[in-house]
Amino acid sequence: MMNLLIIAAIVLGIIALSKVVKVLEKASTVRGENTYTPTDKENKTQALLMPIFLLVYFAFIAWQLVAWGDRMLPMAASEHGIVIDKLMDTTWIIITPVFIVTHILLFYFAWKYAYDKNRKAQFFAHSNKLEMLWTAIPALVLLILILYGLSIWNDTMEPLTAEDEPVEIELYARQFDWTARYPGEDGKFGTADVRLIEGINMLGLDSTDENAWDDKYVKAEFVIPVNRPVQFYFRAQDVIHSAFMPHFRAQMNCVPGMTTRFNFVPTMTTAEMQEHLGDPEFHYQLLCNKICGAAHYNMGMEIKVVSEEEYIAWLAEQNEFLKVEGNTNTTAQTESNSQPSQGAEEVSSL
Ligand SMILES: [Cu+2]
Repeated sequence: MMNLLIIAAIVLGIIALSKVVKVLEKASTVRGENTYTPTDKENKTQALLMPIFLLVYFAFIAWQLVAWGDRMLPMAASEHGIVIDKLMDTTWIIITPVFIVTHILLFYFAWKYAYDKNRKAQFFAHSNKLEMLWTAIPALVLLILILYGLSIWNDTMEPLTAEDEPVEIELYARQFDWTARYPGEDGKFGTADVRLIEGINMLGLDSTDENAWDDKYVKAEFVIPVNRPVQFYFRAQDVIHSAFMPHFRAQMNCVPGMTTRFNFVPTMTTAEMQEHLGDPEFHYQLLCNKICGAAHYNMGMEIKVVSEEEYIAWLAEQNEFLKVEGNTNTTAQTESNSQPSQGAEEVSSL
């Protein structure tokens, strides 16, 4: 980080210095003092700097790929993630050769056609054929890429239906943590209102709404079953957050006052990914990807992908809204004398 700051300072210093030199040059031109013309040798040196710059530039890119290549997106673990990666790879395969060839040509010509007093420039103003060619070909390639991208976008964003039997989860964002809510046995989320947020009822669930009574919510990590569609609903309490689940190629803004959605099908359990990476400590992450305040960097939650059976067993262990100590209600409090489980402890320690 320090190194980057030093490099940035040097670069900015050079830019500032060149501006000063330019101003001085302009001033002397205005005064009629600037009669300087570069010598042949100076022209040649300047021309030679062009290909040298290109080589340094390409070497820098290659170094970045080697040094930081592993900071790119991690391996995809969702159905649409694999498709999106293919789109990304296709785009790279098409644009990388174009990038390399155009840059080589650009700097080659700058070197080859440096000023030479014995050479006369050719007058060439216009060619319809050339204009057509370099407009039509990139337009066609871009059109193909855009259509390809749009079709994948449509597939990815297609809403689920009841026939898909999705697992439904609400992710609730606030400065600076996440809460995941499951609809409980009735399969319906209870209504929530920001005005009902009080004490440990941090989601503002309406305790007079029967649908809310069996809702379950967790904070440290949430669990989803593998190979089954998961429908996410996103809400936010305070500012805009962004739910980012990099391994699942999923990102969606969480906006106060509205509900946004995203769905995906996880394809690899946490255990399978741990084995694949040879890292028993690995966990999928939900991160906030919108700078939302001072502790934004710390706003994460672990995601555990397990088999369907493990998921059902885990969900059964989580406390229902009304069984969490502190969520008072007049009608359905009778069952709340059970021992608080791990989930309840987490919640009441907030
Ligand atoms: Cu945030």
